[in-house]
Amino acid sequence: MGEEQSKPACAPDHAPASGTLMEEWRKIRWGQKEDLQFVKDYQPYNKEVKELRVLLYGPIGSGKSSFINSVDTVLQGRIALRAQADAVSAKSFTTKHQTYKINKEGPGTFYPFVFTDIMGIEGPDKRGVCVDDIKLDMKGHIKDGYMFNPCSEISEDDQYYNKNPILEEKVQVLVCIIDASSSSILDDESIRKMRQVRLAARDLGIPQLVVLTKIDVACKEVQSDVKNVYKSNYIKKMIEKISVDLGFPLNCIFPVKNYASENETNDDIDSLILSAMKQIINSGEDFVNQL
Ligand SMILES: Nc1nc2c(ncn2[C@@H]2O[C@H](COP(=O)(O)OP(=O)(O)O)[C@@H](O)[C@H]2O)c(=O)[nH]1
Ligand SMILES: [Mg+2]
Repeated sequence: MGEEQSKPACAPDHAPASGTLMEEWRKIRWGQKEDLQFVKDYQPYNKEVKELRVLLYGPIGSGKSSFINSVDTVLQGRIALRAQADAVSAKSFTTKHQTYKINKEGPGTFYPFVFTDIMGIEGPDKRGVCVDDIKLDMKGHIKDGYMFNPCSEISEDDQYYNKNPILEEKVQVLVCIIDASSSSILDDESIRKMRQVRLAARDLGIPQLVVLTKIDVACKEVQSDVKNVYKSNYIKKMIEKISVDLGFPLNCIFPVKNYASENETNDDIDSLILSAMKQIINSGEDFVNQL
């Protein structure tokens, strides 16, 4: 393979890159229903845990809320719009610590995994969540409803501070959401913050993976057919760069296209979301069973 560029060779913010297609570099079975069934049937083996807690973090506008909606959409089989996605991401829309459950069959029944959406990580101007809050969140110390303050971490006497979190209140899977379409991918300050979060999670033994969103915006070939994702040289290079910048193994990075403007679901979009979800569940399950 030739000399790698530090940044993938494409990428104006708004025009998708037209990259070359190559032989499939990761295999996936498109449109199959096994992963959907797996996610639908999942129950934690460890009876101490009613639900897996998945914490989503990443830059503002990277698609955290949209990912929650997308999972909801895939499981319901129709477009869901609950976690409010923000079309104008000038500043983080989500400033509150909020946990989302996903309805199963009838009202009042939920899937045994929940997503916590937090304020975005932001670069040097300090508008985003502070890393110390994410660390406390991973340990279960932040309750739902807490309004993040970009300048300071939660104090122990805050009404939203949970002094004695039980296992279920702790984070079991950390998912870093990154936007594939922004030209610089990540600024240095975000990389620094995200590495800190990653190291803190590693010290706690929490499994982590990356969901790479907006692959349709990033790459023309993917925009025309999402099935080109694992043939796209551009997406491959980007995943390699994220792996180097943030220290994630390649097989922990999952490209997805979120449901953003669609009116109907699509099996291929579903397949990518489900393959990320299956890995999220499997790693969370391993984590709670090894405790
Ligand atoms: N085309 C496209 N748009 C996306 C995708 N994911 C998110 N978006 C859009 O990006 C914007 C920001 O997403 P949002 O979920 O609010 O980001 P958050 O700040 O991380 O929660 C919204 O307008 C979404 O509709 C994607 O995979 N493809
Ligand atoms: Mg959001």
